[in-house]
Amino acid sequence: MERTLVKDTLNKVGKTVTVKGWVNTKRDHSKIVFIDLRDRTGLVQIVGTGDLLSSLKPEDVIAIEGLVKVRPEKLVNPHLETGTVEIEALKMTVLSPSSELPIDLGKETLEVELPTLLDHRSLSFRHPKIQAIFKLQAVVIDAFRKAMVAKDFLEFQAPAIINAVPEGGAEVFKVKYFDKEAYLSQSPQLYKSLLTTAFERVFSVNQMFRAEPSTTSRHLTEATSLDAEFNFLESWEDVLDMEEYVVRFIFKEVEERCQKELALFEATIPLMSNKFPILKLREAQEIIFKRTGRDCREEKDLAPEDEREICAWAKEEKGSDLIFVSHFLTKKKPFYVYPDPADPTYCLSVDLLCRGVEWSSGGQRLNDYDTILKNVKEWGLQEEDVALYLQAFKYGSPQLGGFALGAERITMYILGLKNVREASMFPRDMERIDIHLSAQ
Ligand code: AMO
Repeated sequence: MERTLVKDTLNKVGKTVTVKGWVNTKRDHSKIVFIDLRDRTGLVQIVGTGDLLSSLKPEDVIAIEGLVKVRPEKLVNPHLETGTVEIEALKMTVLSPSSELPIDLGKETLEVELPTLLDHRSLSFRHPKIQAIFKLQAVVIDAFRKAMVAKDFLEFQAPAIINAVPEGGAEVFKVKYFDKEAYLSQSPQLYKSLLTTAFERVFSVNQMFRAEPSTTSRHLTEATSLDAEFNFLESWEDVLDMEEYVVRFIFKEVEERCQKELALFEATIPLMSNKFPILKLREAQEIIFKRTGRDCREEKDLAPEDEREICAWAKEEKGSDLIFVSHFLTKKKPFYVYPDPADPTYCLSVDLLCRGVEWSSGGQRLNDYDTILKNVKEWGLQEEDVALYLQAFKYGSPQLGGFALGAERITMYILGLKNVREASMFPRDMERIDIHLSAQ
């Protein structure tokens, strides 16, 4: 018999169907056994005799032929999408048995510490709440693509192996490239910028690699970067407007398509005011000083506690979970940033913060060949290492800018996860490449 998906059993009351999936949970009352069967569309209750179902174990893969029945009103399960029906099992076939489970997948929330969860990653993906994280992340990435395509941006694939380090040298993985040395890409920055000089508007969804020598709850060594870059800017604020459009677009899609996933985490879409507020770095630091007495006014960047504080301010004063912080110190940023003509000590770069953490960086980039060349030398880069980049700007290159959002951070802070590793299917950090490195 043709397979019926779990979610479609709602429309099959009175019919005999075959459902296939995993035994999520089993409640055995000896004569009568209840199974929650799981497939990619959800859970449905199976009820059958002990003879037919009592041998089953969690995660056995089974096919059930049975009659779809409406549940009596007092037995309706409001927590289950299919909670108004159940399937009376007539026939059961084990398609693939499971070994005994090392972790309990049957609870509403996986009650294991993060390292245990990651040690059993293949298995933990089967838990509905873990699945919800990656369903939402897929919507975030899909929405990013849709938002960009709607504005006539061309998608490109950035290389992972690069010969120069655009974002500064410290956080980079070296790779042996035949008899030479190369790097894993920290960012598609130089590629997206140079591509604007041919395609005007480009975007990419790429892995980026950062040799972050720390194990914070928000840094991965391999992360997913949602990059956009475009030119013919009238003003650097065009970058802010484009980014705000993209973020609003993503939130709208998540709100429309992820109600179930948001509900599982009791999560809500970040609060947005009419226009995302913006502060310059020094203005933000002044506010933080006034609010907390903590003097960070000379610092080159916002520390984690400063990010949390300025987000709290934005929420209280502007009714927004999001805030742009701009005008970082030119000398502390990469060679391509555009100094503010009004005060070149600071540059037209901007971070977007939300719920206490940075979600993106971006800004206007230099487009004048001579200035770029001068900066390449001043920043201590080798001219030949950025030869392709320089080439693009030698032959006509309008004002450009762009931004990059971290997909794992967005997922983490929409759902209120405690650790960015939960928002990466296969998180890499100092201690882990799928397995604990120290265990080797
Ligand atoms: P930046 O280095 O700020 O900017 O990176 C952009 C965004 O990517 C995310 N991110 C990370 N997420 C998890 N783990 C990490 N180690 C990590 N590092 C970064 C953050 C961050 O805001 N070239 C610029 C972008 C641009 O100007 O267009 C860049 O790479 O959410």
